[in-house]
Amino acid sequence: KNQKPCVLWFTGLSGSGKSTVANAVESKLFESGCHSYLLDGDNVRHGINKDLTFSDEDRVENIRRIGEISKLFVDSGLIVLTAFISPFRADRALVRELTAEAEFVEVYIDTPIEVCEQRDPKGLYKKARQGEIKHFTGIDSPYEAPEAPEVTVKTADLNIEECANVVVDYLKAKKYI
Ligand code: GGZ
Repeated sequence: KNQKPCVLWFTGLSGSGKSTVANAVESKLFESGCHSYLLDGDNVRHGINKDLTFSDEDRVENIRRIGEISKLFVDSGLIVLTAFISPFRADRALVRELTAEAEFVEVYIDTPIEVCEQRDPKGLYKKARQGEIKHFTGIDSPYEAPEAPEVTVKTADLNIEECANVVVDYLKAKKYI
């Protein structure tokens, strides 16, 4: 199966659905015979980046390293999916520049913070509100929403399957797959 390697750079708040949608997209890519790799907190924040905290400085370094790793995987011919909050516009611009322009697809998981906080799958918003977690994105640490993402996914209005299709349809329209 022909595929054009690229990075699908998911960005959005904690609990917005980045990992869920990225996993659903990856399943669809696999079913259609594409080769992909998903980078997320489980294999990066707990591995190569386990020395990094959630300070502004360390988040910048987190994203820089993930950008470099993505570039290596893209060079090896894969469709890479990354699922990190990546809260800062400048850092996303930097990873966009690391990869060729045509290889970078910013996917904004656009879920209102009220919905994320309502979902609160790990109870982190509750802890952040109570001051038990400091520098929590959206509470006492900023999230800079993308201004011109290639794809926007509204998880509050669509089910998981529909969300995944928004991304897959874009990849088909732009002939990545
Ligand atoms: C934001 C935090 C924090 C703070 C721990 N702020 O919903 P989750 O749990 O599973 O995903 C969040 C994850 C964020 O890591 P990233 O590497 O994606 O962040 S960044 O791109 O900003 O570097 C959340 C958990 O880690 N978590 N503390 N203070 N999220």
